[in-house]
Amino acid sequence: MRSFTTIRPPAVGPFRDGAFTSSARSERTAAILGIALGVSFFTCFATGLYSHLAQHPPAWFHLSARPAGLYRFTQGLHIATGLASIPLLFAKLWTVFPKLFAWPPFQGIASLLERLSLLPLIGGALFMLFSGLANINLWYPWPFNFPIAHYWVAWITIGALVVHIGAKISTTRAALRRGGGDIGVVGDPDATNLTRRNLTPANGMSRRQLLATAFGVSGLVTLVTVGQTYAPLRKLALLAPRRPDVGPQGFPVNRTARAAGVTETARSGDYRLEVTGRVPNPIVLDLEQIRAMQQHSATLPIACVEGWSTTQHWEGIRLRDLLAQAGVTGSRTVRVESLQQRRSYRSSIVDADQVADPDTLLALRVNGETLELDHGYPLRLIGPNRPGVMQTKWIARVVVL
Ligand SMILES: Nc1nc2c(c(=O)[nH]1)N[C@H]1C(S)=C(S)[C@@H](COP(=O)(O)O)O[C@H]1N2
Ligand SMILES: [Mo]
Repeated sequence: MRSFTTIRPPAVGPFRDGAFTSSARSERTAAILGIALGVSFFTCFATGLYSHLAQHPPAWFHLSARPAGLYRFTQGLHIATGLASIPLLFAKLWTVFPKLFAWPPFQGIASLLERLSLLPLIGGALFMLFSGLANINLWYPWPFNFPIAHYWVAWITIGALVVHIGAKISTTRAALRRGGGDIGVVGDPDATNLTRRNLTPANGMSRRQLLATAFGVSGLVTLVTVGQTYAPLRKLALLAPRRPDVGPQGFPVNRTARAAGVTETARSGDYRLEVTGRVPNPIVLDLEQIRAMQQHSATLPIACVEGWSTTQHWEGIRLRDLLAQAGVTGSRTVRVESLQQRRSYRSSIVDADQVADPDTLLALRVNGETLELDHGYPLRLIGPNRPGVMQTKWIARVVVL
């Protein structure tokens, strides 16, 4: 290893002395961007984990029905932090890019491992942000299953981030205290000791401008997208894939009745709602019988995993009333099933305390109108604090577990 470090860097290409000349690159800039990215990545990870647990609950996890808007908040934050991270990540990568060509490439095993950990960190971070961005735009240019890949790469990325923070924490502290050195002079692997001899401050951006641009663009991205979930800013949601106030009956549709293949069955006079499973007296109700039951209303959001959300006023029957009619007593978990025959979102689980919640409805109406076909006519589930994918539309069966 020692002899290796005495080899001189190549005279041409990015490894040569003075290959990078911008004075905007500094250890301090890298540290500030790193801290901002650390905060946004951990927030994004925690909220993403909550979303994953809510949709695929392991035995120890329970999705509470209250607060009713919790998932709306966490998922809004998940998408917002992910989007805000994109400009910050590019600014950070640009800032530290010359380090990739530091000479010698590594000094000893510890530095080799630290450098290798950048591969899952940078690759993972780019994958997470790109796949997330594509997903909220309903663009799937890949052969793999998005939720599974996005979930597992998240663990790899966050693990690599923990290693990275461990390796860099003292450099970061020092850079924030003393201002830190420049990044860009090649020839000295210890970036904090670099001299400014090859840098050209008069040329291009200053450090202050670099940070202002990175945080400015990040803030702007947030401003023009967060209106997809934060209603007061909805008019500004120019770059958001969905406007929460645009669609039939004044809000978006995720999967249409046509795409779900239920246009015939949902409108059919043969429509029936079945309550089956572990029930004392299974029942089958037609639409008239459902309409004749005691009606209740609730103001609840649909909070899509894709980051948009919208609050509406729903009316219909309480799920717990329906179970009582089938003779069910005590708290029970149920599975609601759609008329939809294919794909994953055709059913969802409703935990016992969600079933017991007075706001968990099988809705017939929204904002005083009969539900439109695309919003789940004749009957849809709507309950407090449920991810949008679990607000199942076109309900045909309630199975008591
Ligand atoms: N049967 C069924 N229900 C479904 C879906 C679906 O694909 N099939 N999509 C879900 C998703 S992802 C969301 S965000 C909400 C959206 O409800 P909306 O289309 O009425 O706005 O419906 C949910 N209910
Ligand atoms: Mo959704």
